[in-house]
Amino acid sequence: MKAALINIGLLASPKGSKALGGLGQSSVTSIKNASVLMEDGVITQVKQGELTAQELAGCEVIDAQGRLVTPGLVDAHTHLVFGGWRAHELEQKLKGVPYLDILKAGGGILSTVKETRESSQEDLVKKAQLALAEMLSLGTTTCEAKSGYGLNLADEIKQLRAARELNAIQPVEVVSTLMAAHALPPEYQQDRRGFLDLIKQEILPKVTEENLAEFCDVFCEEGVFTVEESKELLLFAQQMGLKSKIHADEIMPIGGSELAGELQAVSAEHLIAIRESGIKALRQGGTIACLLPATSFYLDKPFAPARQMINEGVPVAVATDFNPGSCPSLNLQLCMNLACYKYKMQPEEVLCAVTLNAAAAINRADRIGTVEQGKQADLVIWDAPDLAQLCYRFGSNLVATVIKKGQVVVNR
Ligand code: IZC
Ligand code: ZN
Repeated sequence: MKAALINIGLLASPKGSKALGGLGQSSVTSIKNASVLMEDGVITQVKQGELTAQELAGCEVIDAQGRLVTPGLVDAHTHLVFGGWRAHELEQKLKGVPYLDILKAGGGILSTVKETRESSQEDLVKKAQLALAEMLSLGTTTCEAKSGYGLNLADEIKQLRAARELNAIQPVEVVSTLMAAHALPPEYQQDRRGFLDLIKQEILPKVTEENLAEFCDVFCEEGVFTVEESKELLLFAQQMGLKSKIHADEIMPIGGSELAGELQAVSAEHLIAIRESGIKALRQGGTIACLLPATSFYLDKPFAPARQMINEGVPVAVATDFNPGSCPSLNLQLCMNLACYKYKMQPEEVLCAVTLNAAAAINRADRIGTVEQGKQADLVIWDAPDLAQLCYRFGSNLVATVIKKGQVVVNR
């Protein structure tokens, strides 16, 4: 299967197979009047100018009509698979009840745990499939998906199996993370030790046996899991072959980002309340800062100090955090807008944050995240002439066409 993407007005992409920090984060390659050749789902040539008749022979031709083309977007942080929603908590939220207080009262994450436990794997697949179709139509071609709404062996496995099933039935690649340490389940409220042991002795072995996740994540937060508990679990998971991610400094800076650096976690998430010592640790640990601006927006919280992290050389990724509690949006374009307006990131930095750096945050930078020869042919044609327009218009879906593994999967 050969395809040619022609008449690209502007091709904008970061370069390489590693996360880019500091000044590197803004080093986007821009080619005017470009063409891209693809074969069997892989980019075989990126060229300035038109393709020759010989190069076009046997190709399905896709015409970009002079518009902007970028790599497919990568959403490196979602809680994709869940039962129900939490619209019933909106009223409380609007009255000012804090996120963690809703959780303490048995709502929040635990409300979604109840609905996820009550859902069959088939129900979960159907619901998440709708979300993935919407994500794809918004330009997301790969996403990460965390468990963490089962909180027992059977239901964590059910969530992860649902994520695996989704890979087989629709185009968006789903990369799984085990996040059993998302909250203490109702039946272990008085037995923290028991729950940690359940994760170590039963859930992790089953997950690795079935190869159901590549990462292990922990909600390291005041009133949820401590730094010591997070460290114990993540080190154990590392020994079982799972790379580390940490929800750190979302609400209180209790040392989560310092731990992420110490464990050389692949990424640390949220970082709204990160301290100087946390930023240093991330840089030293080679950890990517995965920032979630739509969560700050929805929770009406401050925005993470992205500029400071970039200035100090930490590679920044931007993701949605799609989940029913703190970010009921899966629109990564909106996150790009917010990254500009609220983090004060420039459009080139934002592009890198949702493509190459996001790919690196899910250990896929060797395969996706840039438009270069040898990379997977995941591309978006935008109804925009350049990155500035893409980052400046908000509230509209600017996707014109999405190409996944060399095939047109969305045409609007
Ligand atoms: O369901 O509330 N922050 N976990 C940590 C979440 C948000 C998801 C949720
Ligand atoms: Zn999250």
